[in-house]
Amino acid sequence: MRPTADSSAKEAEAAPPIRSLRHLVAGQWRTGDGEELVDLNPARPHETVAVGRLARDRDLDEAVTAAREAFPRWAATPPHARGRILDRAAGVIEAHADQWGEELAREEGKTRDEGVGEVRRAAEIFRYYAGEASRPVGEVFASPRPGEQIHVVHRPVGTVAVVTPFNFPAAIPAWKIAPALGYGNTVVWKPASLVPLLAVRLAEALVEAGLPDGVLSLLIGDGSLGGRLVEHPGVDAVTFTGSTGVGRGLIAACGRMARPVQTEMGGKNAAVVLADADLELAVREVLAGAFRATGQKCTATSRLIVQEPVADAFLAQLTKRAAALRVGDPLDPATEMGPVVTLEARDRIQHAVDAAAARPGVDVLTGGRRYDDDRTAGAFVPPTVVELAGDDPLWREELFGPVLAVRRAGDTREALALADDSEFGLSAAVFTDDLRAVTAAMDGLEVGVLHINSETAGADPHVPFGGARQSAYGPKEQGRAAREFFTRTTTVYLRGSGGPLL
Ligand code: UN1
Repeated sequence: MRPTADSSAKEAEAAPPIRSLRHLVAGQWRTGDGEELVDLNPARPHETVAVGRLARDRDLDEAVTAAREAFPRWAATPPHARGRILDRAAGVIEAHADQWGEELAREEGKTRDEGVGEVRRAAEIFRYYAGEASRPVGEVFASPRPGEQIHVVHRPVGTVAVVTPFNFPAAIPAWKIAPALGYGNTVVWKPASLVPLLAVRLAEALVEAGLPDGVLSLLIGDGSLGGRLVEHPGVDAVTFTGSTGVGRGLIAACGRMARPVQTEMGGKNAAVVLADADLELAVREVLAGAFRATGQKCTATSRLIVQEPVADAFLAQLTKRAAALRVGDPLDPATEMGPVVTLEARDRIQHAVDAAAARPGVDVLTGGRRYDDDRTAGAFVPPTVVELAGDDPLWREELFGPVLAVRRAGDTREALALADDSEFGLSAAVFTDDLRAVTAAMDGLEVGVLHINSETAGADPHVPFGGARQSAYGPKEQGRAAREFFTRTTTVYLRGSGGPLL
């Protein structure tokens, strides 16, 4: 619903109470005494969702100390017992999916359905890692020496710093924290300060599930606190999802300390629509990839390559459907796309589109203009499709918003070359049933995730997720792949003292 003066007044009356933010340190909730933090609703930036105070260095030190102290006992807890706690946490998260999903929509801006879906997804991720105790725990190799076996055992790495972004306030923390804890590590977590309420909710779920004191601490703070957490002498490993700029800084800092680091960073993901594609399917999937979550996903479709023979027809359909998307308040069930996360993000994205529109060879097919109706007060950016005649900053720079840059290609080879023309390499999508094109994409596109006939976004909990090139650094996330980062191995040469018995 686009708020009219009347409906805004009603909504204000019905607005849920302002929540209080808190930190979790050594098993205790505390209010913190740093600067004030006001968590605003990007659809109605005058509406406060939650308030609190930032954590300070003293909280950070205490959280890291508590995590180190809790580590030996947690690491020695049988994985089945750890798994039972993760499973109970999954149950708590699921039971609150409607309420927390709505809170997520209010603080982040994605639609209510997307928010509820994301909270359910977080529960699913906790449940996956709860089951890890029933899966193999290591490898056994044959030995060249009689009477000996060689075992590779996995051990937790210690205290892990978890730093998470605003765009998936539930799912990304879940896919870092669940494996970290499941494999026996303790965690100090610093979420993006734009989405603190969902962080409190996830921590509450783990406390309610019976997580021992100190095993997880939550510190709400700004980027500088995140930097100090990453460099804290008591931290053994760092996992981060966020911007490429911040990620590279963390990688450098961790490199100086020889500290294991895993980062998930930017993307400029291409969808390729070849001439034989099912155009109706491709339109639907490209729309979803580009505009779900308001394009604020590192896996979002932000580049589109269309093969010439179908380009006019495809772009006509796509722009018509993009222009018809209902953009508005995330809590209105009719809304298909919410705002971006802040007014600053809106202005930055809008500015980049304005600058592009002024360059020759750039044609804004739909969107591109600020709303001049009752959405002006919110952080709304229209679904925008821009055709480029050639290279352009819009082709290269990640905007993290609902903006799709389009180019045309003559043949399959050119289309795939354009898809691969990026410093990033997170995901790509190819729409075709042509086997040669599919195998060429599998062999030739340097991406961590490839979709054939589906949108570029999405990540199932049980399979590896992560990018190539500048999109990622370190081992992949999710599924069994997460074990590589969250454990270290010991190779054990095992034999009795008296030589072989048989
Ligand atoms: C998805 O595509 O559903 O930050 C998940 C991001 C990614 C997660 C994408 N790490 O957008």
